Amino acid sequence: MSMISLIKSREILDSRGNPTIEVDVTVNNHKYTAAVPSGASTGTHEALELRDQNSKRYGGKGVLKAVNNVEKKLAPLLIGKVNCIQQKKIDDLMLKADGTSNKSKLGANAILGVSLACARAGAGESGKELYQYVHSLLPTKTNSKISLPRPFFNVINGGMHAGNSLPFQEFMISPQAKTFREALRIGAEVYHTLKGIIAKKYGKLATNVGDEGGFAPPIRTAEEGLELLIKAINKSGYSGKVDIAMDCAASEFYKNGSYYAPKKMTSGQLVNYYLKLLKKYPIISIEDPFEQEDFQSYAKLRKRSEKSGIQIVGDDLTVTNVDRIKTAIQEKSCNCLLLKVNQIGTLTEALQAVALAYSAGWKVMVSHRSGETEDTFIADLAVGIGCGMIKSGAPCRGERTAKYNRLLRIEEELNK
Ligand code: 2PG
Ligand code: MG
Repeated sequence: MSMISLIKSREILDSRGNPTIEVDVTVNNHKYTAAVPSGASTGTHEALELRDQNSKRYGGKGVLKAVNNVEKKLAPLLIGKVNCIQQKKIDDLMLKADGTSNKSKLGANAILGVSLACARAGAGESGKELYQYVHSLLPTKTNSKISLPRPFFNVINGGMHAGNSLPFQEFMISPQAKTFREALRIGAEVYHTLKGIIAKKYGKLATNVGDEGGFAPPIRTAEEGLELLIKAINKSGYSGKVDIAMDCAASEFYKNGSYYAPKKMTSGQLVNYYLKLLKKYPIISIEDPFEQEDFQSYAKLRKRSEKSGIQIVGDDLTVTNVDRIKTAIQEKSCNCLLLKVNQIGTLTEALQAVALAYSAGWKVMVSHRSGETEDTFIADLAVGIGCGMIKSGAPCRGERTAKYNRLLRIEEELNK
């Protein structure tokens, strides 16, 4: 039997130097650990990240209440009562104990830490790699296969992730390559070429990196960012072999009915602006092009860009939440789900979101958060659900490369 015998939790630091929660689950004297990430441009409808609000510690951002909830409220539900391979039962018990729609009683961070550590325990105790175990938890009708994802490297940072005045949050490059290893090499080469181009044009100071490891040059428009990418791709010798993706995170530059991108625009004008960008640049994917309640504008862009086969990705719009995804399916707002486990708070619910997206013919892209840890869970998640896409920031900064390096190891293993 693989009964959970101990659950412990602690406050650790994330990549921005803010506290976050880590959980250890012990089964048969083996300890399995998971850590929880944290966003900056968080969607209003995300599950609640419980913070202490005690201004005397970490400026109110401490997570000792969440730690306490893990050890005093969640641990007693599970210790000696469930087998670690019963992921759904574990998550259901925690959901029931919380009893709220957004996990505001116990905290989505507390619940997710336990959920992910239990999944690691389930994998370890059943002698499986984590990606194999995640795959076994997916409903069989999803028909997906274990596979390496294509990486999307965020190499220019703006919005809430950088100190520049660029309203758009992420400019990503995605190499077309036969293997993950090759995609990573191409991504890193273009990244370094881009660094040289930025240093020459804006000075060395402009090569300091933002929260996700991308550069944050003093630019203000999407065109300036896209031109820099094109130059870097061409100069590295990969013209036509590297695609571009954007995460606009448009809720962050939306105010009182208008978008500031940086020019003031209506949603209709913004649709036309995106269509213009799509014509001019090799963009294959646009995430959160409008604010998080505007399902209709997403649908307009999706329809008008249909022929180009472009991917419209819901993040703040859908928040890995089955109800929000159902609305987006009905409204035809997107054709791809951004999957972030901490937006919803349990692995089981995240996998339900994947199954729903797949059943609607959507694609899925697994995503990190801007505040990350060394935990590489999402690398295995992307392989296990076989979604084919991951974004984990630039090929730079340990908390980002940890995921990419884990994918290298998985690729090696799968090719044995
Ligand atoms: C996003 C994410 C990750 P954050 O918007 O997609 O890149 O940012 O974690 O700040 O929400
Ligand atoms: Mg996003």
